[in-house]
Amino acid sequence: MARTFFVGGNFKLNGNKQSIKEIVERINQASIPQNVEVVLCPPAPYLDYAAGLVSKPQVSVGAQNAYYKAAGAFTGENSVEQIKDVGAKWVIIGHSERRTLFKETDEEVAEKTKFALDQGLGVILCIGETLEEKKAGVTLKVVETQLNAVIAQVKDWTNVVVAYEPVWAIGTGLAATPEDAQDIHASIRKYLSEKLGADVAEKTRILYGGSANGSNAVTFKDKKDVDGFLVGGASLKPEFVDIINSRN
Ligand code: G2H
Repeated sequence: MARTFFVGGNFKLNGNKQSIKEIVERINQASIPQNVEVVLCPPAPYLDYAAGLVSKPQVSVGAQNAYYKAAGAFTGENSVEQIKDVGAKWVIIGHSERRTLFKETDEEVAEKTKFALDQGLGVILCIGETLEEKKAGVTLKVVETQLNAVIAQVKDWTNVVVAYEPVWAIGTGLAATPEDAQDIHASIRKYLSEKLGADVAEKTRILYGGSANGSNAVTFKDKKDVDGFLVGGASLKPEFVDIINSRN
């Protein structure tokens, strides 16, 4: 079974009503292949607005973070119910900026993933190694540890998309080579197969993230374990459409 190509746009802490309207309208007007799923992840204050602007069936909106409690005295957090209430279908969990800047642990990432899935959101689960870890040759150990925390809590991976994002490639302009990404994606799939079964591994989409752009996306085209991209900086620009169309 072919996995549907998936392209996420992680706007991070960027944009305003005007720029987000321009981005969504560009996607609305673009020709997007039927077999591609696109998820736009604006900052939380614009989720409702962006969801209201989207007009293509294969395009939806996602949050960049969500808490593992339904409601209550958790000032500043994003609630899964509220994210769903404004029309978002997905949430990014465990992005390296959350892990590093906001000190999210593997266990918190797993708890957030489980909670979001249980409440009906799709989860884009980010994993990836730092430059030091890559140099030390422990990339697989790192991503397996990150995955393990989630595997311990989540048994149904139907609505999980894994984003492999090497931290050294994020926002640096220094993307992994398609060959390196393919190798690591294949190892991640093998690991998922060992832990969750061949069927789950075969169905789970594994995205590449880290300086993906309109020029390099096409170079991943023949990499069979690269099922799409999670895009930061380039998702704010017209070249995002080229990334969406890079597989066709
Ligand atoms: C990695 C990616 C999006 P960028 O963080 O998640 O960002 O494409 O800017 O490296």
